[in-house]
Amino acid sequence: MPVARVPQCMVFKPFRLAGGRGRFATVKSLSVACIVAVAVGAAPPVVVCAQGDAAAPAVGPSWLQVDTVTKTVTFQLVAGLTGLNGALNFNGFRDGGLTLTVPIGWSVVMHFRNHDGMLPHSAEVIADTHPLPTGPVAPAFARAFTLRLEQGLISEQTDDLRFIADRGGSYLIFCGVPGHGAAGMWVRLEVSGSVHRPSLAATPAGKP
Ligand SMILES: [Cu+2]
Repeated sequence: MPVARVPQCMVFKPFRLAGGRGRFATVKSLSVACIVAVAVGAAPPVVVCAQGDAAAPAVGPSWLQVDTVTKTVTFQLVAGLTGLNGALNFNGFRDGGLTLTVPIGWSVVMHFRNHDGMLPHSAEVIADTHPLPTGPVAPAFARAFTLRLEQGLISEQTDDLRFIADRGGSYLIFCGVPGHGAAGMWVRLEVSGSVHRPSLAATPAGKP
């Protein structure tokens, strides 16, 4: 029996029909059970992951490029890469479950792409604050935000964030579309004076 490898909870996408809170509730309820049904033939396999929202996906080896000569780190930042959290995720991570660490003083380029076929998304680097903002706020670094922060960029649109990480501290990479960030669409940026090389790692998810 052919069993295709399905990215985590990608199958939630077809269920994302209703908007807002109702859609989120649907995803949560579906993730309670673990149902694996493999259809033989033309139909794609359907996999509903147990604890789909909690299982950490792998960090992609191509997401980070490091140029030690120019001290530039380039990060492929993908909104809605998977169906996790109703696609309210970056690179398949939510609620700070992914952390980009950058040495202080380095140049940061984030190539933003919206992979979500349904909802617009945006991204900005903001201060690590709580409660989380309900919409766009002032970015923590100049040019550390995408176009159309509030409206979001539609499916497969791209934009770059380019800034110099000239102040150490903890920051959030946050979707500015109202409600998205507060619903978990954020990951972390650490600007550190004690590391010499950028890194990207899965980190414990939780409220800032
Ligand atoms: Cu969003």
